[in-house]
Amino acid sequence: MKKQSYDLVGDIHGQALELEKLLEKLSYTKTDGVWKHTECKMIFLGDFVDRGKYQKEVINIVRPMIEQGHALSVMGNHEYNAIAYYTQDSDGNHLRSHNNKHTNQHKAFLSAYDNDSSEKEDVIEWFKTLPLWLDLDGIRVVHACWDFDLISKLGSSELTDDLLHQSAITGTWQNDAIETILKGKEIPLPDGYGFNDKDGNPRTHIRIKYWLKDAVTYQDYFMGPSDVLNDIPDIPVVGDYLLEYDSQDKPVFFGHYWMEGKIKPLTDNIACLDYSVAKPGGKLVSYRWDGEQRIDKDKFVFVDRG
Ligand SMILES: [Mn+2]
Repeated sequence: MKKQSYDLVGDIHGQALELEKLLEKLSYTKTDGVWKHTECKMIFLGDFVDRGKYQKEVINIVRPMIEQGHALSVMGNHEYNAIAYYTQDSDGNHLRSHNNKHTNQHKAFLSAYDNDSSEKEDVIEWFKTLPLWLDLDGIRVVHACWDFDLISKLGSSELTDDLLHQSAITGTWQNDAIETILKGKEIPLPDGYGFNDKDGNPRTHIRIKYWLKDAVTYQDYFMGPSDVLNDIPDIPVVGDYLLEYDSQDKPVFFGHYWMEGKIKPLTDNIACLDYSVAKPGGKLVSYRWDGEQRIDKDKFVFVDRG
């Protein structure tokens, strides 16, 4: 039987106008307020909110599509952060503290929703229904990192209340699982090494290009701004941190990584669709998948940020 075709769409971050342009470009039509396609379903890779001007407008496009069966989605770290920002533990502390850094990251969403608490509560409850990953017939989808061990340890892709509360506690395996799956794989630098990130915060871990097969050193694996590359040791990675994603495994799609430059797959069966539409010069990128094992460089479709 022919597999279901999907249009996978990268991180939107409040850029509703680009999303509508992309829907039109992919021949979706709006009927009774809902965008749909006769043969395809859409799969969103998460991060609907924060940054852009049109927070509610994005939710009002994607939510009816998902609720009426025209789209699927995974949860992004920004939806997870929003849930944790609004949820309190048994002592009344927010799971994600309301410090300046967190509040600042979240201000576009806050200003869109904070004058209507029932509407905000409703959208936060809806965020909780988004799965942490999708393992479908012929294809896999996750916001940042497909880690077989952590996914099998979690078992269910649902963000239950228990998982939400456990994952908010630093040092738990649930915290590691959510951080890795939604925010990317990180590895510790050897003792004595570190660097300052763009906000001046000292870092002793680096986010890695976990899909690389033949890279050797910390610099090779480093996923981050090139201006700190000189602070990353160019010595072989010590320890067993790297993930295997075999070329025979189903194609996996993720967002999250603020890619720039030419749109292309990372390997034959791995592609990132986040091309930084939230930044000037960025693009909103999609991929039309029709059952193929090998990701085709000619099947990406994008719109430029307006
Ligand atoms: Mn993200």
